[in-house]
Amino acid sequence: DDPTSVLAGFKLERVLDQDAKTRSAVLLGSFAPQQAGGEEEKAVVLLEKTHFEPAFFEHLGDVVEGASTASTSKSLQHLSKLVRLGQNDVYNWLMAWRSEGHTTSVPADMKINVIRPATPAHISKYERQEKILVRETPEMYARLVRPWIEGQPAARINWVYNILEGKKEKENVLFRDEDPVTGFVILPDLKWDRRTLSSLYLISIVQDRSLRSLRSLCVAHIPLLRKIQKGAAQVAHEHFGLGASPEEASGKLRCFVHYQPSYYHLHVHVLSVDYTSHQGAIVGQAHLLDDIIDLLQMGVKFEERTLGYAIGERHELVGVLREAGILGSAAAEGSTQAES
Ligand code: M7G
Repeated sequence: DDPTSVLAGFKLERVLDQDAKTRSAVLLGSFAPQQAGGEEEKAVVLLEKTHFEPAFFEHLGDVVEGASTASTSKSLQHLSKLVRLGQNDVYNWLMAWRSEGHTTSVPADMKINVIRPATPAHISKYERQEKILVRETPEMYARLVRPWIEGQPAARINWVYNILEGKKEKENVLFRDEDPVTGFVILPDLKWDRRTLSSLYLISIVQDRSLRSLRSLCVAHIPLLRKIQKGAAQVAHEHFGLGASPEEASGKLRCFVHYQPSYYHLHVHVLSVDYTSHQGAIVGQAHLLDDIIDLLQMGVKFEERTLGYAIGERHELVGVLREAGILGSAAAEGSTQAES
């Protein structure tokens, strides 16, 4: 029973589906008839890139710790070639190939992000943890959240200023509008491999440093947000071939703002509308740019709204809210959610 026989003679007809996030694809194909005059056999093949095995992490440990050249090269059989996509402040992002002799024309095996040195805030952002749904009233924002945002170390958004000032990622900036009030830049997000159109991910960062988050927005910012919308469609069309025109490209983009974001300098996430598996695009964090503009047109000030969001148990802000007696214990909060 040769396992290769199950695929022998498979002829690809078309790709039924693929997902950049889950690294999976579904193929439709066929096999020639078993006997002359018989019917062609259709086949659906589901492909899934395999999970990281424990042995993989052991190996990678050698790479990190290996001081001698010998142990490094032995471990590097997993990651034989690295190409840097970008570097900004403490963030590095690279593409990696596992076996020797690959050229960059072969798709990379992995994308690697390295944050060093990582702060406790980075560590708690990435560590798996339970979430809490917070309903932040305008009063909570004014009294607790806003002072917390304003008290954040400026270094956390060094990477943003590096981009705005042209010190880093200069060659990656695809759109630049220097107007201090309605200006912004657009560039690829570090999460994107810059190849896969179905997981297209750009980021637009505003010039106005007084805009910290969604909470900073009022009717005066409509021109800025509209310009970002238009600029994003133009970049996606002209640089990445999305849609037959910029107008068509605008219907292929999902633009949103996070609340709470990780970085408190206003920015808009610009994703392919087909990128449906991205966790950062879910309700309870992502606010559609079209909806924001519509609310602003109705005269809404975001600092006056109650905003709900899901946030990790270990997020610094959760500590601030707990200390003020706003959130109950983790267990009590959990039961409230279960009842509602
Ligand atoms: P966010 O909503 O503040 O936080 O978005 P999130 O990371 O929880 O979504 C910040 C966005 O900026 C994210 O999509 C990041 O991937 C992206 N990003 C973060 N850094 C540090 C960089 C960077 O240095 N360069 C670029 N190009 N994008 C970044």
